[in-house]
Amino acid sequence: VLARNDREAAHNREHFQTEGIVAVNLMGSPGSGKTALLEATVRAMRGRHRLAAVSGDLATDHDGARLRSAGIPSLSITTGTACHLDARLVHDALHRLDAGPVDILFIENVGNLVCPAIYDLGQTANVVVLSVTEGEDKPLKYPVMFRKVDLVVVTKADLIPHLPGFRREVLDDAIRRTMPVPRALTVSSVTGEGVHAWVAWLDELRATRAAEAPER
Ligand SMILES: Nc1nc2c(ncn2[C@@H]2O[C@H](COP(=O)(O)OP(=O)(O)OP(=O)(O)O)[C@@H](O)[C@H]2O)c(=O)[nH]1
Ligand SMILES: [Mg+2]
Ligand SMILES: [Zn+2]
Ligand SMILES: [Zn+2]
Repeated sequence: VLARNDREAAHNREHFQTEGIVAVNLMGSPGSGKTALLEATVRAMRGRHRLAAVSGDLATDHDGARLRSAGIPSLSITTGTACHLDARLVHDALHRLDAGPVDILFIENVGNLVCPAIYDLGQTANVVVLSVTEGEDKPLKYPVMFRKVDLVVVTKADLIPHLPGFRREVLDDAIRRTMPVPRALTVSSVTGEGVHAWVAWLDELRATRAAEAPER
């Protein structure tokens, strides 16, 4: 199953490279704030890049509808019983979405800290969203995910004042122990705090990849 997925992921990667698309695989627990972060991203980007999104969801089109309301081409990938996206599902959704030219494609994975990390989608970068209410030990408990990601986005920062037990240094230590190249940003999609740094990270990713792309 994984060998076939790898072939299909390679095909997606070719699509992304020839079409000049930076694809961000956004993973994280159910309710960690993935869709809210994308809504805040659309607001903060103010049309500077052409954005599009596909959202993995077992049963509903809620996230696709939220992101269309936010103003970008988007659809949900209904997985039924599967708790992760695979490369084929993403490929078929992109053909259905038909978004026209896209600079940054967000692939919002199914809410799950385990198996989305195992399936290559052909993405340019892997990001995990971890909200402050999930517990500072999550990188140590789900190391497979944290070993795979290029960036941790710590969300719901506006709630920290209500969490007397939250210890940032414990979270940072867990991130340092698991990520190959530790990198974390802290945001609140509600207040907008920190969203500029996330947008700057995306800009940098886009600039780096554009420089690597062959002349066309
Ligand atoms: N206070 C606060 N609440 C947030 C923030 N981000 C998201 N939420 C809330 O958290 C809940 C879940 O947010 P979603 O964006 O739907 O989370 P998700 O990760 O996309 O969820 P699934 O797609 O179902 O896995 C919602 O009630 C949001 O309003 C934040 O930065 N601060
Ligand atoms: Mg969502
Ligand atoms: Zn799964
Ligand atoms: Zn194709």
